[in-house]
Amino acid sequence: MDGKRRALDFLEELKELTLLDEGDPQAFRVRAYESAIHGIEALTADPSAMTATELTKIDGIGKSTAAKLRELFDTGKVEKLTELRLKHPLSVVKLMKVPGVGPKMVAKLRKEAGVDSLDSLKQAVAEGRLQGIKGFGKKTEENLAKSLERMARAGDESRTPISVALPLARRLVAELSALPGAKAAHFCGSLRRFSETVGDLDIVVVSDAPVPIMDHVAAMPFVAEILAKGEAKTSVVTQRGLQIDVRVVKEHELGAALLYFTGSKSHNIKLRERAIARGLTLNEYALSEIATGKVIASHTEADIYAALGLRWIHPVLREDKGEIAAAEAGTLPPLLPELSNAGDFHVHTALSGDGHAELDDLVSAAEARGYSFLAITEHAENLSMIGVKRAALEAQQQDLAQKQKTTSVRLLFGAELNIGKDGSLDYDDEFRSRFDFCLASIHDHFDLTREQQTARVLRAMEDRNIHMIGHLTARMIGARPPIDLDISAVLDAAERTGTALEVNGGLPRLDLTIDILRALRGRNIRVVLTSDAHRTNELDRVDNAALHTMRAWVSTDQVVNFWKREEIERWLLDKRSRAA
Ligand code: DGT
Ligand code: CA
Ligand code: CA
Ligand code: ZN
Repeated sequence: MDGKRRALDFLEELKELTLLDEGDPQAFRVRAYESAIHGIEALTADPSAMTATELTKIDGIGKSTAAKLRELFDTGKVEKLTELRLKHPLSVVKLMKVPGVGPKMVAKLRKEAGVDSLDSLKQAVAEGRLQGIKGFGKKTEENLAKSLERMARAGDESRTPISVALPLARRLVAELSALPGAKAAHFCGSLRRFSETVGDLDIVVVSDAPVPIMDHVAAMPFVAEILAKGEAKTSVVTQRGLQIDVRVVKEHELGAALLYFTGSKSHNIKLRERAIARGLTLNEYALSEIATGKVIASHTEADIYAALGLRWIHPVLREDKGEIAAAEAGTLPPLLPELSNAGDFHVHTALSGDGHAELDDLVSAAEARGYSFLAITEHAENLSMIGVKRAALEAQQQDLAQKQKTTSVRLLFGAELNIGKDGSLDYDDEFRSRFDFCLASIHDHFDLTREQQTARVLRAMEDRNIHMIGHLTARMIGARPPIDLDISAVLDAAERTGTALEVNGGLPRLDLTIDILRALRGRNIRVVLTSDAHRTNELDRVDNAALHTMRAWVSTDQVVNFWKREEIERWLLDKRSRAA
């Protein structure tokens, strides 16, 4: 298990630094490390126990990556990575967190303006020094100034996107809970509340013997710095600059510890006030009587909430946005991640240039998840390099018809169309009408004005074949800001045209944003949770979409995934009949 985590940490850092080095996400080496990461993720055996030859048999791992992994396991470091770390120090890596700054721009900023940190970037922008650089207009500099200002305001500079934090936390929790003497491990904090970015990781381990656990934490290979090391709490910083706080608690304290360290701080404060009003005191160990010190509840979160006269509140709701009053009144929103889900409406097979899933595997996985519907939605032809031509789609339609005979999951022949700069779509109306299901998404021209962006989205929504708009804002958390849109015009159009809006469960996206989800609540607008899976094991990303949607208190009536089969059938036909 440890070998797997070490391999993944190593490969992820190597991929990030190689991206900086090559300046191109599509570079061969960047994609090779990406494939290697997926290969290791799917592995059940411990890679550190494998020979180089065995490692090359893993899907996605070539000779050179296998050699590097052996070097890592044998010597504890890899020369190539050391070299890259020297060439691209952390201060440079952090430049990539600025929305609008990619690896190419970092290279240019370093070369042409000597910018090698956020501070020197701020200075260069303030002094107007970037405008002279080739390819840098006044507009680019203004956008950078805006991004920097927004980051400073949101305190986002040192925050880590959920797409990085969640996989790391899951691996850590698996590793720590498997240690001798550990009974369980959980991540808490903002990550458990499913925040889009986290300041640090908070991990609670249950054990009666904290010392060996804390020793293990401090000795983890990716630890760059130990901030504090004690029996109750140890804090370390990783090579990539992420702080991890680990606490060891006793089993009977677990509920109180989870509650306390999950937060949010303002949720905790409200709970504590409620306790005090009842003559009780709440801390990270227990809920107790003030007068006698007698412990009232501590084992589970539900015990503590119950003792305070409340139903258990899902972590994603603990933001002090009315959840305590709702828990008292019994009006909390539905637990979306725990409800059954009728299907997935955005999935790619290997036919899409960036897809890796086989249809048979996807259908088996959909059956296992109890789906009624599975929409296969390949990239359409206008997406350069990876879009699919008509003839290949016609063949897929036949394949789906064949496959349909062997499964009770209703297979929808679909497509993910591209919204062009002017709102035009792929293929033609006749060809588009052959699909059972179409979504349309923005994949380029992220810098248009609000008027232009809104107009192109609205035009796509007016098309009779478009059931849903995919990842509406096109943001990438921590990497690309949302496009500029007139949200109220988009929501009006969604209502008027009956076009649903996707909630994309890919962690870098989580798009719609929370603000948009809040704004559409209670209106006659449907949202659809999707995985946007490009691999079979990514179907579970629909659960991310559910957690994210629940954070915005959206009710099931508006979420197509929780509708009955007949209602979904009717919805699929509705758009075309409206327009006809
Ligand atoms: P982050 O790390 O900035 O993304 O946000 P959190 O919520 O994970 O904050 P963090 O790591 O500082 O603390 C974890 C939890 O511990 C926090 O959500 C609530 C609890 N906590 C921390 N400090 C305080 C405090 O001063 N009072 C109370 N009531 N709770 C606290
Ligand atoms: Ca935290
Ligand atoms: Ca913390
Ligand atoms: Zn897609």
